[in-house]
Amino acid sequence: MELLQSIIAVVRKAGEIMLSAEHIEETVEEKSGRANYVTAYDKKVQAFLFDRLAGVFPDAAFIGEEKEENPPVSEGYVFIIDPIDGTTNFMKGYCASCISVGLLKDGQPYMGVVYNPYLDEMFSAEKGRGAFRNESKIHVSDHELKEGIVLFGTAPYNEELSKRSFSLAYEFFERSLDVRRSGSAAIDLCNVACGRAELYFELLLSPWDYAAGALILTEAGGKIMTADGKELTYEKKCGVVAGNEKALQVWTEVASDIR
Ligand code: 2AM
Ligand code: CA
Repeated sequence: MELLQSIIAVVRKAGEIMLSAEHIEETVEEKSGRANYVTAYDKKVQAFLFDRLAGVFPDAAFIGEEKEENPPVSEGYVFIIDPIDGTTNFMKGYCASCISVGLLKDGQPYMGVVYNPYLDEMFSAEKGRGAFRNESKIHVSDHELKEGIVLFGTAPYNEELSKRSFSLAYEFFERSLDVRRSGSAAIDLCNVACGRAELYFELLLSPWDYAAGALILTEAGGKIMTADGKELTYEKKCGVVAGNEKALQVWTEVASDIR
């Protein structure tokens, strides 16, 4: 089986762990900072992915949100994994979380898989080969922002960034049809990639939140950059903005004060 299809098969299987989870709140542990949790299932899904993906691609190194020490991303093949993106939703049974598996080659996105098991939606992309939702090819919309939906994250773990996020959300609410806040960066990026929304921003994310979604988005014809307009990095946390070209143009005009 082709590598991307093998990764998809592993991720689909890992989705069963999320769907069969019970008494999740009893397994919650707090990590450092506000609204930063891990459940026994985050660890279980990560262990399953590490084990099975090492089987399909033994040459790759692993980076994971729930791993203690992570290797550098700049050389060779590196899986960069968020076992459950949208952990707060997962804890609450809100049914808007996903598994995010990116594969970097020499520091750049090579493959990306994002799976929302609640909707059985499998987003995938391989560099230069387009992006898919299940078996269908996807593309960003070409709507103007004023006819579009804006997705955003609120950076609840950082007081100053949350305040800025909410004021920006109001700015973009006035310039669009409406705003939405899902709680999963990876799902948001995929929703922009398949044309359900026009813009997404969050002022601080970790590389495992966006590594897979970034490739899906760009292979779907979208653009992604750091919130201050630079090339995205996979080595450290950064603010992220993504959208179709028209929406990103508005971001550059409106949010120029954070550049
Ligand atoms: P998580 O659910 O895997 O923790 C929600 O605003 C988005 O921010 C989610 O994708 C969430 O990922 C991510 N997130 C949560 N805590 C974070 C932190 N301390 N730093 C960066 N991103 C975080
Ligand atoms: Ca996570």
